[in-house]
Amino acid sequence: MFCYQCQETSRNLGCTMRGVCGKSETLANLFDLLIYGLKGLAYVSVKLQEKDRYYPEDSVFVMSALFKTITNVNWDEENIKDTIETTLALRDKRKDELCKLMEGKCDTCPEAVTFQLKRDEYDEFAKKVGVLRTENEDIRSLRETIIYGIKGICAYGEHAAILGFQDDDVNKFIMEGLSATLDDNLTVDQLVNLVLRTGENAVKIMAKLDEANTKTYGNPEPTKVKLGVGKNPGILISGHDLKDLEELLKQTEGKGVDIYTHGEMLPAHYYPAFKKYKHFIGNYGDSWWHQLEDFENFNGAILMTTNCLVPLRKENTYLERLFTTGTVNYPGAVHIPDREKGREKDFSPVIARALKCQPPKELETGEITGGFAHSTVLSLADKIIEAVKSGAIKRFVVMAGCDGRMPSRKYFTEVAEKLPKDTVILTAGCAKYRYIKLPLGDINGIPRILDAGQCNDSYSLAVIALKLKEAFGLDDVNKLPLSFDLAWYEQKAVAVLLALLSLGFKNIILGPTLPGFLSPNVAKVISDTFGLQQITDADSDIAKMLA
Ligand code: SF4
Ligand code: SF3
Repeated sequence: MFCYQCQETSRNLGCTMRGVCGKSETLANLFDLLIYGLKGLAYVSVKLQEKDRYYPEDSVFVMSALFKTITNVNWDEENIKDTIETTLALRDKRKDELCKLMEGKCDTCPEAVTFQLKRDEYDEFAKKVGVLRTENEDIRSLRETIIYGIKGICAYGEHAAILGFQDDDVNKFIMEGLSATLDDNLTVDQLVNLVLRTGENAVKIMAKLDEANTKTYGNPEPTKVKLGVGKNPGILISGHDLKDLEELLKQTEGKGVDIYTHGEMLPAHYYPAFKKYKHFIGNYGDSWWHQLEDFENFNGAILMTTNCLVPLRKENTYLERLFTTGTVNYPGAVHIPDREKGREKDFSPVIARALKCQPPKELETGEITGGFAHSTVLSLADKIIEAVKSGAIKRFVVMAGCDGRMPSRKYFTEVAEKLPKDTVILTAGCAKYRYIKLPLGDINGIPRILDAGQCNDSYSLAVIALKLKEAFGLDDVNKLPLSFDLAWYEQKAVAVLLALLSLGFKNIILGPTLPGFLSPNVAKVISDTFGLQQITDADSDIAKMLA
């Protein structure tokens, strides 16, 4: 196996024996094979699009399949084999259609389109189609940057599609981008251009998801989320899928079960549509990697709607109360099947299991304040502009992204603590758990940490920045009193980073490490062009940002 898609990759070079995340060699290879099959499907789709045959449902299928290959989503080899089988069947169906249209007048298709395998041949073949298949390390780096960005786009696209929102340009780009990674004739410049277009499409899909979420559930509002526990047994819902949460809340009303959020589901509390549920109690625990303890202590049923699900310890007590749904699977956990057309998912097994559980053990009390997405922040625009003009606010620091296990991530807490009192932190994603509980106070009633929401809500932070640029009459967003100090872990963060670069934000500080998948040459191009730099230490970086 070879995998270097996440921030925790071994020695920042690549996992080769077993993933630091816990991924086995077999599973890693199956992901490679799935991606190879999806590239074949994408190749055929691009050719069909040239003939005016466009199938949005194929793009939605790719979204869900690629989502499974994101770090900490799907741990079930059998499920991935099923997905490979479905991918190859769809690829072959579309290929037959293409062949008929071309009447034999076409180039030879690449192997990704033509290979045929029986299920028991997957493991062996998979070893030949992974990341290292591209020998040149710069081409490999660019291809994988495109693929990881597209994975993030797919995750956000899938959430939007579930709510009935799609963007045809993005649907088509997913196919074009994936297919391009098969093309040996593309130059480095052409691949760099595709990396930038990946960023542009990441902006589009985050905008679409923002539209989907806000049109369906309302604009996030400033909200105090409770951290304590109630007396009823609970269900802890984690991941990013708001539709799953909506249906779970409906189905648990009046059942004597309380609903708590974990990790990236926290921002669901900010949406008006969910505030009416009295049994939607609060947030429990910390960011994703604390789940090994948090899920033990919770005592109740746990529902994982997306990442991050980490492998359970052998001596865990919660496998039999762990449920997965959507793109998430874990061997031994009950999977709640997809919705049938026009119907809700059936969460009754989760509810029945929760009712047999003890209430959660209280870990902390107090509250978290959030809900500062673009609509709220822009409604405060006058107040904010006034505070900047009067000098009460000297600088905004965007500290968004992912949390992770590396001890070096203490840096982000230290930065938040040491930033001067006239700075405001704009956050989104699970990186916030490193500082959201700190008592940082406010500036003239504006909290010093403004949480916009999940990682995709980084879009909100970009919207805020672009609107402030207009309000201040600036010609360049980089002239705003705004700096970026981002944390990354998985591939959605890659999409967010590429989105920010494509919007013209420069001098972003990123950590705890620069992506291992950036070859030295590619990293140099990105840092020369965009000023992207790795974190150093809190004091030096704060000085740099405030300069
Ligand atoms: Fe390694 Fe990260 Fe890949 Fe897991 S996802 S195998 S930790 S690079
Ligand atoms: Fe977190 Fe896994 Fe990335 Fe959505 S939940 S930000 S790491």
